[in-house]
Amino acid sequence: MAATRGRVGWSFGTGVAEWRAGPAIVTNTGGHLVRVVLIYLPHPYLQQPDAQAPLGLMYVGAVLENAGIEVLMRNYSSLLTHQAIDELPEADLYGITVTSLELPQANRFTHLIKEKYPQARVCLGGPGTYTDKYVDWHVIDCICRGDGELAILDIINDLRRGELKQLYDGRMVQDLDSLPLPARHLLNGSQGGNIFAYNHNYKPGGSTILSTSRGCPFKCSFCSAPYFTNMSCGMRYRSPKKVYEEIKHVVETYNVRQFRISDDMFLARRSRVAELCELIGDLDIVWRISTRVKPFDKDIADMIRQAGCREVSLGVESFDDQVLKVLNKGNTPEDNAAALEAAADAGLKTRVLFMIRTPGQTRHTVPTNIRWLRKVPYDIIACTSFVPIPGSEIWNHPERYDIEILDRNLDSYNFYFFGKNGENELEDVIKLKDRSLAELNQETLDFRQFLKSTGKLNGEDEPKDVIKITDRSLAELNQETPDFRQLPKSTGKRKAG
Ligand code: B12
Ligand code: SF4
Repeated sequence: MAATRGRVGWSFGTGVAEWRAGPAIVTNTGGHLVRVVLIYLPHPYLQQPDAQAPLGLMYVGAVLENAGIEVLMRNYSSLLTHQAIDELPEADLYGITVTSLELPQANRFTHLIKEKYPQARVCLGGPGTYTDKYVDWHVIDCICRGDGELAILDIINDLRRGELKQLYDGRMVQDLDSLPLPARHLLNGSQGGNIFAYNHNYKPGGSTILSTSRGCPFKCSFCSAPYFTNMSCGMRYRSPKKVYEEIKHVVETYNVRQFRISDDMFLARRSRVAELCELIGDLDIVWRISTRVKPFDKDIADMIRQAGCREVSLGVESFDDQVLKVLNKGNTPEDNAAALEAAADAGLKTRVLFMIRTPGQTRHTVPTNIRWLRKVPYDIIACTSFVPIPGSEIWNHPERYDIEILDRNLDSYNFYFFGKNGENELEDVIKLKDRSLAELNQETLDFRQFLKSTGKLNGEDEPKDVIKITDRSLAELNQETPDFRQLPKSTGKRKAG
């Protein structure tokens, strides 16, 4: 067993947590004790960074605890990088969850971990691991692709034997009901904050995030979710009874009654939704979902409203028929309008998820969108600027979508029109074939003006919501943590061996 270091006592959030058995022990010489810290990275660019806790890490944490492995969770979302690093306790293994857009940040954060604890190992997991091209193999020891619950135990076993591999293709969990409940207690503090439009709180006590299924049966061309959550195993559902038990547990343990259901396609199986609504109807909870426009209809809207649903995020994306086709949405502008009307009739708040600068955009797209948005009912609009997400069809085959990807450096990728400090600059990430960039940029400005005039913008004068990203440039991160500038950039090359 390797040498032990000084005891690391620390406090975080409202609770105080310490390793149960004293100091962390670095085990890469074959020791048996392994200590793990699961990290949710700082998100200074989000409007309310700590509004939603990292559910994937809570699942991984639960499995580790069940296996008797000491694990701590660090939700650093509201901290700056240097504060997080200062606070970080010593461990044998750090597990970081990443989206693609966070990969460069995870590389930089890991450099700092390794400066502080050179012997520690770092593993990345989450949707950002779809491609390992942007992983800095100088510092990252391994990545887990897909579900983490079985893979993390493989990783721990390999770490104990000193035979850590670089790539763990997460074995997918077929029976989601067999999983332990996510380890919410590892958060040592607030479970979650504002999750509803305009920060509305229906119940006191904060909120939490909940998953009832994994995967999505659809294949929108801009989305990577089906590729990493389905992988080889298709859509997976938890039984309504198990979901009911989890909700009841959360209400009784944490007194939290507001839930964001994080499923990609909560409505994928109507009968299951009906059964769940029946069960949870008496729990005095409120919740929100995200769904594709189809099959959302009046019956579903009434049913979920009655069971406590208060808000629906609808993947509208565009009202331009051609754009909808290119994005492979499988629905028409009329379907979009009908879904919004059904929700409004049922008394549900609606959040329109929208995109511009997409493949398929013509000079008619922005005027068409403005015309429709002036007549359909909705409460809030979250409009992002299209960027090709690694793992999506458009990222993999831009030529099929008549676009050229000008920039694949994820540091340049910024979805958001509006940020904490006003309007964000957008990089020219894609070029539409046969259309000038100047024209596309002018259309962006026109649409931005229109959005401002609606008064329904996510994060405008009204109280704000969670996922507005300001400039994601390296420059900003460097300003936040000057040391970053000194760090080597990702090489995109794997370590030998
Ligand atoms: C809720 C949610 C959010 C929340 C909070 C996310 C959070 N705290 O976890 C908020 C609103 C903050 C958010 C923001 C964004 N999100 Co988001 N979000 C989601 C959503 C809908 C659900 C996430 C979830 O709870 N999944 C359920 C859990 C159980 O799964 P999981 O997190 O993948 O974890 C499992 C495995 O990945 C793995 N794993 C995860 N981490 C780790 C770590 C280790 C060490 C190991 C071993 C394994 C492991 O094990 C877990 C259990 O099996 C997903 C959609 C989706 N299908 O995941 C999008 C999604 C993750 N978001 C996405 C994006 C792009 C974003 C944004 C960048 C932009 C945006 N669209 O607004 C922002 C910024 C995110 C950031 N952190 O910088 C994309 C990511 C795509 C990609 N290829 O990277 C997704 C997939 C949506 C999509 N359809 O494209 N998001
Ligand atoms: S955008 Fe939504 S409906 Fe389309 S593939 Fe992604 S998760 Fe499924």
